Amino acid sequence: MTKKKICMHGVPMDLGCGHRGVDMGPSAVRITNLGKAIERLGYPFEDLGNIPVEIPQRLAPVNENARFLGPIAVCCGLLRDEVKADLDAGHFPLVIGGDHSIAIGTIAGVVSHFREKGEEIGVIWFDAHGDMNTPESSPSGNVHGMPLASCLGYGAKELTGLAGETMLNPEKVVLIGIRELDMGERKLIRESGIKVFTMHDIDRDGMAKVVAEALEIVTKDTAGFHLSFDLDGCDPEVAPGVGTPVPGGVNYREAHYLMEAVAKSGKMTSMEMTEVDPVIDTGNQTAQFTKELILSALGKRIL
Ligand SMILES: [Mn+2]
Repeated sequence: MTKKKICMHGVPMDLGCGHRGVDMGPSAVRITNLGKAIERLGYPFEDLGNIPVEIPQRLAPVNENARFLGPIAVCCGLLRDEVKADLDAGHFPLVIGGDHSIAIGTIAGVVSHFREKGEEIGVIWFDAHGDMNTPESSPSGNVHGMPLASCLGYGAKELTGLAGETMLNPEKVVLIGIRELDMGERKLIRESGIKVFTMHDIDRDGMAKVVAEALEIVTKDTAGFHLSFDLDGCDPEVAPGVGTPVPGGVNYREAHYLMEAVAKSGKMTSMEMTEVDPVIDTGNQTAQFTKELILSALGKRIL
């Protein structure tokens, strides 16, 4: 079987985050020679460069409940079009962030592609946080805490409307790695009906069981699933350079197991890796880890 071409897009976005640093994520990942490593797995690879993003110094944060909402929506719209074009051409989009608000653009692109064929997609959202805030519920006003809510139709219409109708069916969405939720997010998660695997569930059942259940949910009656991976879902010991570190995360092997199981499923449509922050990293360790995780998700095996 010929392997799909991997089309990589960097999104140096930090407008959704409270501070700078994750805008350098794409560069930090590129200098690990990710492209060459992907080619060694037998895939054609193309780096399509960066999606243009405004920098915060040039902008006034007009909306304190969802700071930089306008420019974030513009960037997500550009990313949506690129991702859809990749899929329309039969390629596999690989998006490197940037803060996690970019997922709204990536998912809008994936959904737009499959909707034209009358198909639905699932989503695996790996994260320490729920990313289920809305401008009304967010304590910080940072849009990178809102992308999953936006994809489920909650929040600012500039974001929820990026693929026309509501992007995702909550019955096909799973959260994995969760350990820090705001009050409003708890309520919205319960209302929305998405499936959540917290760190407590991973402690109790092990990553293997959690991933097996998750894959069943996101592949049932879908064209496949998108993987939206926030590096902060991993423990700061293995991924110290992330936008919002939280102790008690997934360890090195658990993270790789997740990626290996994703590869084995053969159902991943698209992938994004977000929140790599080289400014607070040690020796580019987190970008290196990101590269290794991508390779596992694309089928690199131990044996
Ligand atoms: Mn996130």
